Amino acid sequence: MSKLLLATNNQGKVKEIQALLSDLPIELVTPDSLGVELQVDEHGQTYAENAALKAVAFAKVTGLITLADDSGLEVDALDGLPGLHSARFSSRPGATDADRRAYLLQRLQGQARPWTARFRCVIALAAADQPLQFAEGICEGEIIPQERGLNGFGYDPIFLFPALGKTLAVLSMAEKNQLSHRARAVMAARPLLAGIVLKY
Ligand code: ITT
Repeated sequence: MSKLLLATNNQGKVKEIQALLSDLPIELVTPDSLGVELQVDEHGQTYAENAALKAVAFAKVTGLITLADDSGLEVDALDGLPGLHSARFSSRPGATDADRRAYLLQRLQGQARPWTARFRCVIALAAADQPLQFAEGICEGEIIPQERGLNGFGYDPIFLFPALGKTLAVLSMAEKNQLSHRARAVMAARPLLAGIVLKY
């Protein structure tokens, strides 16, 4: 069976992508399970560039077909911030997800609601001697001032999915995987993945 490396150090992403690809005849492996420790300098100007940097770096080290995810939250009232900086959006070093949510809400104070926003996810697929391939997914929603729900990770407790009137952190992982940016990107990546795996 072909192996696919999920090239992320974010355990929330790992769990979601594992569930989204669990039906494929591909063995999913993680940096942890291989004992691979790699911190990639994400200096790209776009999600695609950062996803490519991660996919290529992990593919080089492991020789495996590799999937990397670069994602972020874009808040309209903040001109698209935190965007590419979502994982590091804070006023202090060593910040947690909760600190980043608090900082985002602080930055939004005084701005008129609704605080419309979207999550964006770009997946890069890397395999030796093959061109990089990309897939994108978006999830539109709204930032709310009070946390709701304990599931998920990152900004999920303050990201409302308006059609359901629930934050992504209230949804189960299976429910989030029906509608999230990551789910949509993975859905778009599945045929690309099938093409790559068949060539191996
Ligand atoms: P890797 O680079 O190792 O994959 P990371 O967390 O640093 O992990 P990114 O650079 O892509 O990943 O940053 C994405 C950040 O955007 C992530 O840390 C969260 O803060 C936020 N984010 C992305 N997807 C999210 C989701 O589904 N729910 C909540 N927050 C999310």
